[in-house]
Amino acid sequence: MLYPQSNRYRRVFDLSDFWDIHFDPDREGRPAGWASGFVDGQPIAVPASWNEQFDSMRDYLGIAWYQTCFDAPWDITDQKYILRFGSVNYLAEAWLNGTRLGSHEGGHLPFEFDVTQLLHAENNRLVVRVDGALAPNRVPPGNVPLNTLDRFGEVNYPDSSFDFFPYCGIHRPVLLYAVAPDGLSDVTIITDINGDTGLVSVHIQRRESTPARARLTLQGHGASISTTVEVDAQAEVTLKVPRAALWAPGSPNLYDLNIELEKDSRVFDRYTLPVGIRTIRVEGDQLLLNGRPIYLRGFGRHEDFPIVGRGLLPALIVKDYALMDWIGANSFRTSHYPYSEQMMALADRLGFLVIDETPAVGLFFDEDGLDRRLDLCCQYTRELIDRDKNHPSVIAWSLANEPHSHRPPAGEFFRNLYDLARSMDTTRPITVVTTVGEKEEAFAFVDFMCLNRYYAWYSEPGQLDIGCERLSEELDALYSRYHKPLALTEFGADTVAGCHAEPPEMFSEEYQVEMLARYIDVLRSKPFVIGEHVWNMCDFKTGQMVRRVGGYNLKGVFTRDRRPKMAAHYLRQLWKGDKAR
Ligand code: GCB
Repeated sequence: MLYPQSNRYRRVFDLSDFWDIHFDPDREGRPAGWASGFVDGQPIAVPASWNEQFDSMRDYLGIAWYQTCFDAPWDITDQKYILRFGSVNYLAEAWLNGTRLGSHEGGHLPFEFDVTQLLHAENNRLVVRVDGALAPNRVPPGNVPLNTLDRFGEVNYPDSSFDFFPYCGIHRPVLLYAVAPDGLSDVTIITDINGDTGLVSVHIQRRESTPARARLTLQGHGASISTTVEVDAQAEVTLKVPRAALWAPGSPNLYDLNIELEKDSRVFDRYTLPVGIRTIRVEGDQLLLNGRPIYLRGFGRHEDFPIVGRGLLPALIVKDYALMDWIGANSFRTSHYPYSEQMMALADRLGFLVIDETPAVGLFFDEDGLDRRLDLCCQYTRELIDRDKNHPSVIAWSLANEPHSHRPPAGEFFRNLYDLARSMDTTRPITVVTTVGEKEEAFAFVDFMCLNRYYAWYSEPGQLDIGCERLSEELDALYSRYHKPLALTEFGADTVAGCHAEPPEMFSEEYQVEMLARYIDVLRSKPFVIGEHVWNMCDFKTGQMVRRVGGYNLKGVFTRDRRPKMAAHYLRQLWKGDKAR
């Protein structure tokens, strides 16, 4: 799937603005015909979550109707017109000028509708019904009956089976774009290295099959390599780049790949995308980037900020990358759902490595509804790989976070997802992030292991000696059983900024520093450990429960408004001192 782009042959119109919203707790909207338009809406910013814009709607996770009216920004010609939603959480159904376009389940991933036949020159009305309810048969699930999940005997409110606030609404831009009906519909790039030559294979796909010719030009770092190929429905070409400038953290070299389609010597479509030449693979106990071992230093994060909730906030993306650079991180995981396309594009430009995770968090394996949950996870995996396959920054796919996967059908469930991901991408390692340790059935077939651990926090509270001993023993046991590299993808301590204790005590800044330092000592003593991702980069909003002071998870090394705690200075000293980056 190509991100919409504006040039002589393609146009994009961003519908981000104030829309109208009408909350519909009593489900009146459908019978009353709101799909064709409604009155008495109130203004809401798109993109952004509704829960932070209206105090009275903070915990409302039901149905809401959105609408906006717009004139076509260009003359309507014989182009194809497509409406694209970057992310709507959770279930979206859309109508243009009263005609139903379709629906999409699941947040954090894009979907689009062809509106060529429906778009008017003036007075278009787009209506979107958003259903944000939490339910056991949704992914991620919520309102799951107690005892189904091992929830440490605690429930949060809203009752999600995951630890972040279940923000709802239109979270990323809604774009109208225009392309040639027989233009490019998809491009897939795979890069390889042979000696000092970079190999860039490009697979192109068109919307309609007509005789045409594609001209491909790869430019940058002193190179300009061109080729042409006849293309009906699709074509495949490999470009060779002598003395290639490879992509890596610290030297995120990108080339511009320009693809033009022409017939009768007339260009009718063009798409340009950045290409980073790099390889990534697991070999023995190591993760190799461009053939050299790489150690991951960084964070699990969240898309989360006051006022916008989970809505796209470009300035926050720039700020967070600046903080990651300041602290010396080289990587992060998109815990626990795919991040915005803007975030991914900057990871390529700024040189960060990304473990790209699907929205499959809080999975459980009761037979009831299992097939549906698997179907949804397959859909998410497909959509994620389709969206992010061309990013050099993406070094691995994570199929899920902390599934309750010691339950029997989990192994088979993940085998299905692994095979699907592998069939779509033969190049990147695939993993599952677990908390069940040795009982994780997926560890038998994933390419490297990811483990989340909170010894000396949820268990052995305050006892770092014992906690670190358990961590060390567990890592050794996992390695001797599976013989695969492992990244610790979560470890950390809730920390109230400004709370101090000597000797260190839980919730103090000193305890967070001590815990991170002691864990990292253990990790770095194991040659098979390929990374340390602290939980979390920043404090973030979650549901209310006894362990979440003020409705926040406070494990950030930065506060929610991005101020460093003591731990940020500690990590900076450590990570900036590390040679590899
Ligand atoms: C975990 C989860 C994460 C939580 C974290 C915590 O294992 O993956 O979503 O926020 O623990 O702080 O408890």
